[in-house]
Amino acid sequence: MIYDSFFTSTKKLALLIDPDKHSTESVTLVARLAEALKIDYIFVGGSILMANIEHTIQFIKGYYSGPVLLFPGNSCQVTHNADGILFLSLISGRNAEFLIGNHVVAAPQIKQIGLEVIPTGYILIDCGKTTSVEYMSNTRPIPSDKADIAIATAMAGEMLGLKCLYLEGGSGANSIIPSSIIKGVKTTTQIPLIVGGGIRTDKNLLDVYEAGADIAVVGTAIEKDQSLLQSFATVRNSCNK
Ligand code: 1GP
Repeated sequence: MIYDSFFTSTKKLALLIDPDKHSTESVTLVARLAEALKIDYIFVGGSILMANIEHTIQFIKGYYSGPVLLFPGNSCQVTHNADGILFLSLISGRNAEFLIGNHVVAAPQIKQIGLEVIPTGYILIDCGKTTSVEYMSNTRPIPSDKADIAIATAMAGEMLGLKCLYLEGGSGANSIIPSSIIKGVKTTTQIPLIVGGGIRTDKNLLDVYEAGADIAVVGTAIEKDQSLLQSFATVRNSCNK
């Protein structure tokens, strides 16, 4: 079970691949790099997709032997060749479609395929700009200075039985999730904590890990400069010594 690996005490790194943001060549390159650097997970998805997600995963799996998890923007992004799915419920929002609606549509197909399902409380935090997830989900992010609301939302997600939490600043966010929010959520909940959005530098990554993230997600930075994956892996490794 991939979910069991979320509980190891080591810091883990996930590479987000949005199929629309990579050419076949760059998917090949980052998948090879991810394999060489032992990147813990590759997440695949996007708020809206023109490219074929199944083909992208096929390419990734040609070079990367770790777990490939769907990170779906909507119920259309379910495919059989992934290893599992972050079954995201957008608990910071009040849009029923992203809390339960898309899930109802996707559930029969997910069951038929037999994907490992990881029920995930997805919490969107305002990190300085309107992101695709905010616009597409038609929900308001939690203001970055309202740690109490983010913490209460995370606590409610855990009480509802969700198996992990994802603090999301949104792809290409101007800043990372504030440490106060990451720390507050980590110390008040027991389930694994994923943090992503706006991680561009080694320091950003270190700050996210030191605040309490179990899994950090990087996407946009690697689309712009694939060599950053090496230094991000080094930061992860140094945290695990
Ligand atoms: C977005 O958290 C991920 O869903 C990654 O964000 O693209 O800003 O790294 P970035």
